[in-house]
Amino acid sequence: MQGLLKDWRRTNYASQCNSEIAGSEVTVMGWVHEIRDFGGIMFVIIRDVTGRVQITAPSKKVDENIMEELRELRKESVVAIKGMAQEAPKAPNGVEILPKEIKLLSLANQPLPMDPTEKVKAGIDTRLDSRFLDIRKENVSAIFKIKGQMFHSIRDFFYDNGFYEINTPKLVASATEGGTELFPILYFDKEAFLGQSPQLYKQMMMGSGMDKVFEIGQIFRAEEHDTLRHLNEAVSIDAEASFVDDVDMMNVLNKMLVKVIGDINEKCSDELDILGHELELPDEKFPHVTYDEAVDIINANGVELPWGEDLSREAEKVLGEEMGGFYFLTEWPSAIKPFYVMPKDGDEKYSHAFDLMYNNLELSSGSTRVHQHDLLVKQIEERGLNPDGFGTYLKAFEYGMPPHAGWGVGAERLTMVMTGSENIRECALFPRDRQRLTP
Ligand code: AMO
Repeated sequence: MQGLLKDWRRTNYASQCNSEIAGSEVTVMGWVHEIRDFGGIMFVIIRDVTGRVQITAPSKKVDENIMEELRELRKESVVAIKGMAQEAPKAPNGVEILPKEIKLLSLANQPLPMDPTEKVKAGIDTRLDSRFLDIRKENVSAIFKIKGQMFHSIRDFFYDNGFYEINTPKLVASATEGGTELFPILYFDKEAFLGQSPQLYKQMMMGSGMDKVFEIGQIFRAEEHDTLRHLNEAVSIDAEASFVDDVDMMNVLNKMLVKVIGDINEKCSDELDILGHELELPDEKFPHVTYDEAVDIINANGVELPWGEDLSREAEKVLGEEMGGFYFLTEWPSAIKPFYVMPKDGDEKYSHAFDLMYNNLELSSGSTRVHQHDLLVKQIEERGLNPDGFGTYLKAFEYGMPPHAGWGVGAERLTMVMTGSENIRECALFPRDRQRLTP
């Protein structure tokens, strides 16, 4: 009963079925979105990646065996339909197809675990349990179409600006940032970990002479958080460049985001419409606020933040309220930043570290790095870590390491901003969080 494709090929996507093709024979392929049977006439809506097209079957004009095949269709089955396109002002795109031949390619069991037409709304867990069905909804696939364009624009930006794309190992022998948020794994008979950041590798690449590199890859963090902005597996967009500092790299990030937003506005206007999201092109230069200024703003707004502490969620919220949009948070206290961050010359209490924020959401961290071997060892020790655990990394600082700087952006967090999503899980195809390891 379920057919093979054989020599059938799609001639037109749904979005290509418009009044211009009236009078020609077409083959459409996709999922049965809706079936309406009025006895004397049947309407079947077919959905594909581009949209929907209406199949109209009046019993007076269509063979009885075709009517019978249409009646046997079930929602969300995959079909191919050959037919004649004709103008129909009331149908989507002003065209309908009179079926001549139908091929059922895959029959969908009923009842469906969730309804992709959203007549019955499902909660996030039900949706994620049947994510392939969930993504059939245009407001869900729109998020991933925008995320794809985001990566495309980011890659274009890096290639246009002389960055080399790299891939670094995700199976690692020791901690990157010195934190405890690592997933241990068994690597043959040894303990190893899933990489929490390409940090040490992108820095070692600066010692390789490749000057400017970027990586888009998975990071794994065993954080126990259960929030709307944390995942245990995320994608990080990392950049590192030599002979530059934190200010140069903030400018790179700023320029990249202005390009990405411009591109998404231009190329994903349909998806933004579907999401009802307006993506404002930011000013060419994002505002900068120092950590000290931020502490003053936060305290003045009634949230207590002692100097030298990381921002609490409440602190981020009041600061976001005050600043709005994209802004850099600069000159962080050295003590709360990782060992690889360069302290300020002559004022070591402060560092050359920055965060990029959007409202109250942290999108990126970056800094000028320490490129002097002995200072790096000292900073590792000051944070209670053992330099012996960093042997292969430190080696790269002994034989010619240029001054360098870089940053990492969380791709799912950036997608939240680009799509107006409130929950980071909406921005990962198959999210991994505290509760979820499948599908
Ligand atoms: P950091 O740890 O701040 O910095 O991470 C950089 C950015 O990655 C994203 N991110 C996450 N997104 C979702 N879920 C998580 N659990 C998660 N953790 C991090 C955030 C964050 O701003 N090595 C440095 C970067 C650098 O200095 O180059 C680092 O990893 O958007």
